[in-house]
Amino acid sequence: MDKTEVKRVHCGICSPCCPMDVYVRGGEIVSIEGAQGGLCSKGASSKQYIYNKERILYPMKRCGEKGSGQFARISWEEAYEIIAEKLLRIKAEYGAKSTVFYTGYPKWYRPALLRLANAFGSPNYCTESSTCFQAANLAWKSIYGNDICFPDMMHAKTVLFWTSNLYHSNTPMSQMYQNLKAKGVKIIVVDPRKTATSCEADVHLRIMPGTDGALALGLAHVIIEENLYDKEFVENYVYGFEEYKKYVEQFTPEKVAEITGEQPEKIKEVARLYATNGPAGIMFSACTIVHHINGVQNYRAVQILLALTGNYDVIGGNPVMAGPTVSCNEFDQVKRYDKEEAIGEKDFPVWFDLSCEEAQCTRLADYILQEDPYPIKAMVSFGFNRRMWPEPDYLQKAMKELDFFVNVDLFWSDSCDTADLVLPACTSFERDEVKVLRGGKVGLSQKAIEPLGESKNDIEIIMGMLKKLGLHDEVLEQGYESYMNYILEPSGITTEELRLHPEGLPGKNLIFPEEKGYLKRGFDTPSGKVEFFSQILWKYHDTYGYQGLPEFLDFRETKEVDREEFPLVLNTGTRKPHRFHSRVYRIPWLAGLEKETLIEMHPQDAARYDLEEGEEAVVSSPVGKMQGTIALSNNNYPGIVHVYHGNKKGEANDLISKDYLDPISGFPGYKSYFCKVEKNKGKECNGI
Ligand SMILES: Nc1nc2c(c(=O)[nH]1)N[C@H]1C(S)=C(S)[C@@H](COP(=O)(O)OP(=O)(O)OC[C@H]3O[C@@H](n4cnc5c(=O)[nH]c(N)nc54)[C@H](O)[C@@H]3O)O[C@H]1N2
Ligand SMILES: Nc1nc2c(c(=O)[nH]1)N[C@H]1C(S)=C(S)[C@@H](COP(=O)(O)OP(=O)(O)OC[C@H]3O[C@@H](n4cnc5c(=O)[nH]c(N)nc54)[C@H](O)[C@@H]3O)O[C@H]1N2
Ligand code: SF4
Ligand SMILES: [Mo]
Repeated sequence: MDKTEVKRVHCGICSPCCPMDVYVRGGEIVSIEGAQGGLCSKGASSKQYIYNKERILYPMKRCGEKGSGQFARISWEEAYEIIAEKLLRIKAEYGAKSTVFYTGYPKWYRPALLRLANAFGSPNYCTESSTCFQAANLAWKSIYGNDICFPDMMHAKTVLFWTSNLYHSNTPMSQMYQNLKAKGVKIIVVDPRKTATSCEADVHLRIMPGTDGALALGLAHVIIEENLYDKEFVENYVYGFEEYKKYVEQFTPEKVAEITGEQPEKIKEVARLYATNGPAGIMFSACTIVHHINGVQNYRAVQILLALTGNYDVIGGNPVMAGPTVSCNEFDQVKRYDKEEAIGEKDFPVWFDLSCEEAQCTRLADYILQEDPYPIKAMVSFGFNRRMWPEPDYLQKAMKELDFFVNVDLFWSDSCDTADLVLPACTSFERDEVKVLRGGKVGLSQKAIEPLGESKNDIEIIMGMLKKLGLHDEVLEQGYESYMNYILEPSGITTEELRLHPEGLPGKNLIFPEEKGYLKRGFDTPSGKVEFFSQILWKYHDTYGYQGLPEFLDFRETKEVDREEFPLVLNTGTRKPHRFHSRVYRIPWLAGLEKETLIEMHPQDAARYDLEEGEEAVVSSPVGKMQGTIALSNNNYPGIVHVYHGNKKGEANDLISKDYLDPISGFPGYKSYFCKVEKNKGKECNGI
């Protein structure tokens, strides 16, 4: 009988990268346990993720029509040869920028892919962050100049969870939430729905999605009117306070109550609590406030509250990041090649001014189909899934137009069908990988089993492409082991040491920023101050209509959509513990937890449209339809319909218009579009 070995692996399904003890016998994983507490349902299902029948095991080359799904197995050598031949020909004919380098949610190989794009000479490195986090970061940078600061909850007296239902979207952090409660920290939650997080809060502000900006301006109104703001900070470090003060005058609690649907008294209570019971931190979501057509300005309004109340860069408030906290290889600080115009640059100039280290690709399908700003002919993608984007069929149509498209993925999705080549990546269980852990520790995720089939780790695939293309990158050329050591360099630890301590070691020479660092370094904004009135946005006032102040625009006033026909607000993608975008529908245990595509509504709305719990129905929007099963709960906000995305049986993104975008960030209005719901009489719905 083979000996059982235990390996320390970090889960690769989502960003907490939870450590796991993986029991391996005879080259197979026999069981998986959480190494620091329990695992969420997805992590606990890891064996079904790894040994899934939809795993891609060999390099595959298309042999039928594009989209036909007919592929034949080839060797890695042949795959690299095809890539080199096609990409070099396209580069010679249309220039390097005609090739787009793209990655979906996985973060761990991103700097290596950016290195490949740079070596190739394309400015078009882009990621799924064209719909996630970057808009929040952009809003933040337009005010404070540096990267977004998360709350220091350990030392806070009040924490404002502006969305973020940790129990569902960041399970490991929910323990920390319990600790806050136990310590008596005051908790405020802003969320349209009742959630596990909001139910335990001291105050829950239930607002109409997309009205966060109005709420934040209303809080500011009370804070200024009642003289609860930090005058010293405002006088010395804020640019545009007078204009801002004048603007918020109109956001009385009564007016804000009308816009948001919350009570004026509760708005006042929260303003007083947040401003006076400090230090107070705000926990932001990477996406919820910015998945709206006024997302950046709404987010700016929220983020300004920190400076207004003296909670910026202080212990217990939102201090400038105390060392690395993200568990990806963020020590490789490679910068994007930006000597040429990237896609998205004409449409969303502030994205680029604020040095977002990637191109903005939400309108990729338009850029391909309209050859605007220039022909896009090839795409090298790692984890491309069209279902994450508005109108995914339109995107699929554009992908068919490419001269060459290679997709590297773990699983065969219907986005692979339009590729010319599909290459097999391996999971985190099948590779060694260095990890930057919380609190400045570094660790090693150990390879537990050999890669299944002929799958390889993404960085080795990138290295293989680089070599065959005859390109130069001094870091990648050294091979994977050296690359891991390169990433580790700032920590002063080597892979050799980590192999002896896979659970992690503290970085030796990491420098942590000090509180109130702005006293020494100032603010990296045009005025050198915290900009309540953004000069960068105002620069584009005449050409793009951007406002310098965090102006609130109500999406419900849109003229583009007939509200009589589509009276309900469509909110998509609220995280569920057993879903992860498009990925885990294929896991039997998780699929069993929610067998139908749910159309979640408030019972009042269902009654109005004569719909019943468990009934089959069709949701329609101005651009599409989808079918599902009605699920009623008082936890939903009246007037809102919620559907999850990434599901080929009933795709929420079929309903979202590709043109319904925030004009500053380019983020789709995933969380406030319009729809109606009807009985599914004929079961005639599209694509099902
Ligand atoms: N299980 C699981 N976890 C995930 C993911 C996943 O797919 N599955 N995805 C990961 C990713 S990519 C991201 S970006 C994060 C997102 O993380 P979060 O944004 O924290 O996601 P949610 O838990 O959905 O929390 C959002 C809450 O916002 C509320 N909400 C919806 N619209 C609005 C609005 O307009 N305003 C306000 N104030 N609240 C609103 C919803 O009711 C919900 O309770 O989650 C990450 N974690
Ligand atoms: N309607 C609606 N749409 C949304 C959202 C919403 O709330 N509502 N949320 C948006 C947000 S915040 C995000 S972050 C995006 C997420 O969008 P995506 O990143 O596209 O989503 P995923 O399904 O997580 O992953 C994409 C692909 O990566 C593959 N993959 C996973 N691990 C690896 C790996 O290690 N290597 C390789 N090569 N491939 C891998 C998966 O199999 C999958 O096919 O969706 C956005 N879309
Ligand atoms: S929260 Fe769950 S899926 Fe995410 S890393 Fe942890 S165990 Fe994996
Ligand atoms: Mo995201």
